[in-house]
Amino acid sequence: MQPQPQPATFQLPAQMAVAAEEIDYLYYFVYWFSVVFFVGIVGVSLYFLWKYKRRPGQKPEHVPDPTKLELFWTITPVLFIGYLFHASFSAYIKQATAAEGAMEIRVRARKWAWDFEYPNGSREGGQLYLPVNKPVKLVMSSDDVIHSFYVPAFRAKRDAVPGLYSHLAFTPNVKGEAQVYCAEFCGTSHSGMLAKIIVVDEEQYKKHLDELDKMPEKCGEKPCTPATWGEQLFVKNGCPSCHSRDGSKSLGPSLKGVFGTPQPIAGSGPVTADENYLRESILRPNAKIVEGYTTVQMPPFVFKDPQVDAIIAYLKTLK
Ligand code: HEC
Ligand SMILES: [Cu+2]
Repeated sequence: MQPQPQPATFQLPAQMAVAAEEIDYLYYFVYWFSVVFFVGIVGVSLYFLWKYKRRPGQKPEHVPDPTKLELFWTITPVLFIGYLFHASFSAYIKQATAAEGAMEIRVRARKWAWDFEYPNGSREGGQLYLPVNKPVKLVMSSDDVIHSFYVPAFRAKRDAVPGLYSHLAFTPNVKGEAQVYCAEFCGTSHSGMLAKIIVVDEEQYKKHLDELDKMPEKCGEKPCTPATWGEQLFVKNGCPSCHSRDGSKSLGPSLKGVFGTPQPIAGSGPVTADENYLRESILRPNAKIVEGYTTVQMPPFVFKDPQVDAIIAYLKTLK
């Protein structure tokens, strides 16, 4: 019988992917190896300290080199280390190479959000749905600095590097939510660079993909309107990490009362923020740069039409 994935323990989070069992075994191996040798070596040292302390009338004697003993304590740790290298390296290789036919997910990292693209081209920010028991291969890149995609429940971590694709393979085997962190310090809102992986059965996964580009039925408790859906998209895509909604200055201009008001544009006269301006600001942010915000670049976002419309509807409500 397959061993069951373990729930969270005192030291480690719950296991939610196939590799977790092997990684945890290695972790506990190193842990107990260190505990036993630490206690053993320190214990013997303390005992000898007491046993061979200077006593009146006793002279130190010469002890010849105990060759056999020295060989023993050299070779034994080498065998352990050899075993540990072999076991960890094969576990590492498993995470670096994807299973045949693995589902490919494109991951884009940027300050300070994770963006996921499904095999059918749909994308979403901040959360990734995956079918349970299906091997997955992430193809990752970064739009700005080095980030690191870290999912403790999958025991998986790999850097996302600008100008380079990196890969990470795993097979989620428990349904539920797994937290994603950025594990490479990447600036002011590094600690908020979070996402969720939601592992569901095949049917729910397909249903989610079908609904992804459409407005959901419920936003919180109430039925969605374009504006409330727009607010969800705004939050999930990490816009608040650069834009306040209360008038306070952040890395980008506050979006409070932006709609319908003239915006100072660097290198030209003011432009009124109508629907066209907002749409362009979201999809091609560098077309017109708001004066005073030339040092931080807003990353370009990929949204489908109904999504852009919803975000614009939401921005209109920020009075
Ligand atoms: C990395 C920080 C960052 C993120 C994330 C970000 N923006 Fe921006 N945004 C900026 C900066 C900086 C500007 C001003 C420079 C410019 O116009 O490109 C800006 C400008 C804008 C403007 C024009 C504002 C004005 O006052 O005229 C809109 C609208 C906008 N962003 C919407 C969004 C939306 C919607 C999202 C999320 C989908 C988002 N931004 C995510 C940094 C960011
Ligand atoms: Cu990061």
